[in-house]
Amino acid sequence: MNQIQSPMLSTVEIDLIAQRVADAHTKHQVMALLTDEFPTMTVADGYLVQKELRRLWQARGNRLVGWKIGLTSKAKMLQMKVFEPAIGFLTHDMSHPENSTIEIAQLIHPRVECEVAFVTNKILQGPACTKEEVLAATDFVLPAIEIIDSRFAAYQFDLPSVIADNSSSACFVAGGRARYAHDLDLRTLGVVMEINGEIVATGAAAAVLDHPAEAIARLVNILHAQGEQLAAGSFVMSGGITEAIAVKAGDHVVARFQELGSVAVRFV
Ligand code: OOG
Ligand code: MG
Repeated sequence: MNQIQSPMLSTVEIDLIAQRVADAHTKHQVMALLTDEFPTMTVADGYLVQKELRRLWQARGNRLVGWKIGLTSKAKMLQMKVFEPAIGFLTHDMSHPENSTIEIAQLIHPRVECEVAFVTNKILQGPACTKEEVLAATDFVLPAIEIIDSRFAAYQFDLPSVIADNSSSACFVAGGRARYAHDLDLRTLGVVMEINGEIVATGAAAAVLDHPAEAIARLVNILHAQGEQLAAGSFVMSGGITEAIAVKAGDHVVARFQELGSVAVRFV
């Protein structure tokens, strides 16, 4: 599996790519696919770049608040033509309050996703973390909208490139009604996504690797492959349930979740 491929790039190349990705983020500019210039780049290299990016951002004061896993539903995999999940880190500045406005000018070609988020209260560790362990370490779940924004032209990428780009992370909005996971059937939990009052996507959380807690377990196991664990008190997003929908200035997005209430955000 890709996850255990060895790194192929030198430290100098990893640092150079991390700087390039950081610049693309700051300037809201697209970059060429990394695997075009570095054809031997592997998934392991992608995660080394992501780790260096995290170090750069933490050094400038961005606090790590959690993680996300993406490409966990068939709808997302088919949309992006990438058939393996990827994880990314989340920092405090990516978090926006419910009903806030997000400036399109700060992004390149944003898309929105509806996700079930988990907040953990114990350390979780791979290599064989299970969904039962995730549920036992879950404080509560809550609904979230993730705003993703690939730094690659035409929103097209392969797995090593998207991982280096922190799995397209840009912003997230959590809210609605927090609930204990054991009070809900997280597989049959339905979601309706609306933009400007029109339904644009619908789904059930089982679309995410059969159970969103399974996606969190997968995230923990990918972290383990990078020599890391999931800290207690992490905010973790389990992946878009439906395909992601492009947004533009003026759009008002509402994600209505069964049992978890709704989350909304506006783009200007
Ligand atoms: C990669 C990130 C995918 C999800 O929830 O599936 C993701 C992308 O599609 O840009 O966050
Ligand atoms: Mg996502």
